Amino acid sequence: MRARPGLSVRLLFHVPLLDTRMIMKEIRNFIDGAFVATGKTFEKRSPVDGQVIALVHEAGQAEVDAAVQAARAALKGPWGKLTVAERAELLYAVADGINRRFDEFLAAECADTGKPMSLARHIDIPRGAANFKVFADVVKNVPTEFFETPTPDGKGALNYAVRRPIGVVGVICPWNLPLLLMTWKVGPALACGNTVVVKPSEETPQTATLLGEVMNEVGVPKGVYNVVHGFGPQSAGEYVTTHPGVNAITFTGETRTGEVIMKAAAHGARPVSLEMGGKNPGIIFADCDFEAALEGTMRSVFANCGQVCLGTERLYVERPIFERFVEALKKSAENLKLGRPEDPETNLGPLISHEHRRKVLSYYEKAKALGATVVTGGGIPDMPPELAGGSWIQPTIWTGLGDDSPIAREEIFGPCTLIQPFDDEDEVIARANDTDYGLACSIWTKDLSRAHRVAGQIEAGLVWVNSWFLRDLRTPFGGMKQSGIGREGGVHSLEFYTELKNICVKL
Ligand code: NAD
Ligand code: 6OD
Repeated sequence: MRARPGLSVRLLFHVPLLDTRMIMKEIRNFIDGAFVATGKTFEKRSPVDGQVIALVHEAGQAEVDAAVQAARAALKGPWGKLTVAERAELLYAVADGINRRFDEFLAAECADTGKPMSLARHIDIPRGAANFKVFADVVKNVPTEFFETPTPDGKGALNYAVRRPIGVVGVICPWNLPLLLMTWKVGPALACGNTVVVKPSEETPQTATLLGEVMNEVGVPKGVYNVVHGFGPQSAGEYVTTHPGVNAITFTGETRTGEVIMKAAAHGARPVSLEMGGKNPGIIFADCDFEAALEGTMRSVFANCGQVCLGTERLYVERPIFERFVEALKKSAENLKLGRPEDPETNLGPLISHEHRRKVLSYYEKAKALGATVVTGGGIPDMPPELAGGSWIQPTIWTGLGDDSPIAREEIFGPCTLIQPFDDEDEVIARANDTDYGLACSIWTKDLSRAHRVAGQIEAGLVWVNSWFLRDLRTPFGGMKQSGIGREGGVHSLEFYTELKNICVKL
């Protein structure tokens, strides 16, 4: 897409207004510490009203080459010479820099995604800063292996392991939690001494670019953090993942895209970390704290308009409380307030784009065609005229479909869930595990033994008991089956972002 002639474009990156109705911006690539324009731009539209809010400079092969070259040079330059403690100090400064410009990050993130500011203020932006602080602490405290090895001459040898950065890391990001998920990779990558070339989603170019300003402000050496904008195939995404100067690739996004990236990484036998799709079950036992289960389930189904990989799209409710739970969830869903991000009353934003809404609506249609009972929602809401161009959708609950239906098996990534009754523990474990995915699960029960028993048998990388999206960044995070490869978080991130080297010293 090209810029439409006659549109007024504000050349400054940011506008200090706590409002998503901003003057259109021009978003450039961030390469070797400079903001780089290209001859080709694409439009970024607001999910809230469909208006063009930014023109984004698409990186071609030449810009990706330049970004990778800058990142390689920085590895050998001042960045590579810093001590762990010095690097950690800089990452603390990055976190502080995000916090100093909190309102700008908030406005940019909400403009790109349409998500409620109340959500981004408490989750997306604080986590963006925390991702730098936590991994700065992790690298400062990493233990090392050390062995005294006997030798035939009796003098022995000392064996120890040192961690070295893996090099230039390609970071391919999705649009649902843009700053949070990008910094979740960039934080540990930089903490470990690597440099990065980030490819944000084409839907959410702003906060990654704004972070470039912060990097410059706090004195991160040029070339350490680079951002290239564009799409996937035959665009910046493909150019980054196929670039021979990229040593490792970390990806968050759809499983099908992850498969393509894994193939690209095979060339040169480069390591990948893949955080991919999910079809996460929620299991609600009759003995649960009903109100807590209801509140947690509301968040897990509808937060971020259902666009959270950890969200609950399949709910299993024990039969004695099935009708009551469905009714209560329906009532709460119908109380959600759709609206502009800056409205403090808003708790449901639009989907990211019309393209994504078409996908989600195709499942809404499929559910009806398959004979689902539409408990609530099922279509496009009536919105005031000024929001009619946005990608709004109704929060939706279905019952009456089985485990074999596409509604129970395929990731929809919208504000919707299928609720089914169950009768006993073994049955629900088997049904929860009957999926190609294995990212997360929430279990709601007051029976502690049962909680442990069921959690242990669920095939998912992360199981919450009586909670949802309660995160401690020191824990391993990742998916089983088609939800992912590898674990990141705490010391597990070090496994991916560093290489261990054994040094053996004969005494
Ligand atoms: P996506 O796979 O469409 O895109 C992700 C990124 O990959 C984008 O930057 C895109 O431009 C890029 N890309 C696409 N094709 C590419 C290619 N051939 N080569 C290189 N790059 C390419 O995903 P999305 O729609 O942005 O995000 C939603 C998906 O992400 C959902 O499936 C969701 O479950 C998943 N997700 C998973 C996690 C997790 O932690 N497991 C977290 C967030 C989102
Ligand atoms: O909290 C995290 O670290 C994380 N990776 C969350 C992923 C959310 C998916 O949408």
